[in-house]
Amino acid sequence: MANLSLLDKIPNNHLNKIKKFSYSLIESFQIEHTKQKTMLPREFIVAWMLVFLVIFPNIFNPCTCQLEPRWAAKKRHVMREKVRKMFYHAYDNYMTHAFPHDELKPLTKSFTDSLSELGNLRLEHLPQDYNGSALTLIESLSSLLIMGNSTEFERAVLWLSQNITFNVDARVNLFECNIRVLGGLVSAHMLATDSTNRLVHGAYKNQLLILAEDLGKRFLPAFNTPTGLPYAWINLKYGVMVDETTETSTSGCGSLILEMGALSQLTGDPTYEYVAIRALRKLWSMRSSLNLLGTTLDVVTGDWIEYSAGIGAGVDSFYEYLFKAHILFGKEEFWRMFHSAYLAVQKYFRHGPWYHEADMRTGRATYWQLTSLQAFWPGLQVLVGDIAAANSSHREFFHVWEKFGVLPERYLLDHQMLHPTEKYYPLRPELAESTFYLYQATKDSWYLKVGESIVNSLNLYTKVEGGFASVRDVTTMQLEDHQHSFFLAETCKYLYLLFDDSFLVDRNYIFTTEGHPLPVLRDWHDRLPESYISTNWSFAQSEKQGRRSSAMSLQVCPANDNQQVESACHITDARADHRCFTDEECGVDSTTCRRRSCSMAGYCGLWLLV
Ligand code: DMJ
Repeated sequence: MANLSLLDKIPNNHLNKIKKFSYSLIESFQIEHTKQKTMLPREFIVAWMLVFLVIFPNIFNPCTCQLEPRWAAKKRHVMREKVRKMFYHAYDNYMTHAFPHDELKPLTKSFTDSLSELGNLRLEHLPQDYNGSALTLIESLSSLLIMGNSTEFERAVLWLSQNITFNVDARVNLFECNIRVLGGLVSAHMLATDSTNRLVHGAYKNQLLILAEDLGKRFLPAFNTPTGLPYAWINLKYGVMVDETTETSTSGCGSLILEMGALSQLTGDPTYEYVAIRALRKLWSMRSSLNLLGTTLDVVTGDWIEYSAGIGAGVDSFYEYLFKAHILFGKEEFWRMFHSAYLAVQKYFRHGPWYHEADMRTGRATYWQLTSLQAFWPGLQVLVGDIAAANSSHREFFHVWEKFGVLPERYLLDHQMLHPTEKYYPLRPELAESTFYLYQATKDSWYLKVGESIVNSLNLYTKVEGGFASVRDVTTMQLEDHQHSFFLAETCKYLYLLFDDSFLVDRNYIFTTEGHPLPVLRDWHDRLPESYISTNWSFAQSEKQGRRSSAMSLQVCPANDNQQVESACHITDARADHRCFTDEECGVDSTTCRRRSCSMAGYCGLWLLV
């Protein structure tokens, strides 16, 4: 753990108040004494200074909050421009050397039609006649708008609508195609048609939605299984292939609801949402008595294949989508699932700031590993409101980043060493993503420094003439000839938003697991969940204090003096005065997540130390 200074521990808004108070005190002394035309005794001033120094040891440190806003504003501006340059270096190279193929090979300045390769580790059934779907362009759409380039956005939209077809003989991974292509199209459609009308020429006629619906229809045969759990693979032209594997992952069949649900809302056809929810419900019904799930399963039998799971690969976005679906669609059902699942994660996987894996049947730890995908978790915790837990994990994950220069795919926590083979870093976004969320929640400039360090590492180790290349081995920084589309959809986007969140001001977006923003719309809600009751709204701590702004207004974290941090397990006592007759009237303690009980004297509390 890095040392936290006293200032690090005090929320900025509180600190500013403390400091305003101190300065007004000093000022009033000076005014008072000028009026009296007397000099303050030297000893008196020194004594006061000492008192201040003892109470606020960092008050004269150049990094104090008084100086911070100006410093931070300048820093954010410079860093934003650096990130913009990074994005365009990646984008322009893609457009020059790879477009309209799927992804750029930055070392050889060539391309790969990788949509059919994603998740296909053994590269089986690769199509002969597939020439790409401009995957990186689709993934870049929302980033272009976030960076203010509506001209290029519009150009891309028109090109896609005139040139892309999904009627191709290509076997693709349903999850990957959903989060990258369907999510990219649906999000871009919503951005293109939102009330601020971000387009320049007005030539948008729902073309992206038409493409998205066509793709969504091609997904449907995958759900035609005895369990309703979808196959992991689908041929876009011919449907499920003969003898297709029946094995899939928890995230593979449990993270479809945002994109499919949005497609239903936009088209008025409930089928997409229905199949995604049915799969999610089935998956949830397969949880163990500990509310844990495994990593892989069979879609025909509904049996688990791999019982060990954590919050990383194969499971990650399942948790993310339960919570985000609750925000986007306002269904209590999603919240209930997420709440139980989240508590189980904290109980069985968490070890201090780290998360190991555990057997879903026994809750016993299996693998003690940090995987780079886990780094999204603190970002999710920010949305939940568990800021302290998010901060502690984020700091540890960042230390691993600092140790290697980037985040290795797998790091063995029990041996404090790299995994022997998974030493790569494919330009993943997760640490930047969590950094962005934590900065939004806290406005603590520490996160800007983390972002700066990430940007510097990316430029130092992964930037090549032809784009940004993945790292094959973090010990040698040997590169690999691949620029993943999520580098443009997520890594650059979250870094940009860390330094410039103006796109989010006065807006409520939820980001899909691929970083595509979906507006949170009242019309899409079954009914407004409690978090939408106006007194419970929290405010993004934007520079212009007091404005309800950005996606972060969905977070349950404290934003003003009256609000307290509440963790996801927090349940209030039935009565505000904490009086009770039975245990049932007592809630759950937010710090320990333990249920309070009713004492003999009739008060709820943590009376039993178990
Ligand atoms: C992205 O494609 C998505 O974030 C997905 O959920 C898992 N991670 C990759 C990038 O690392």
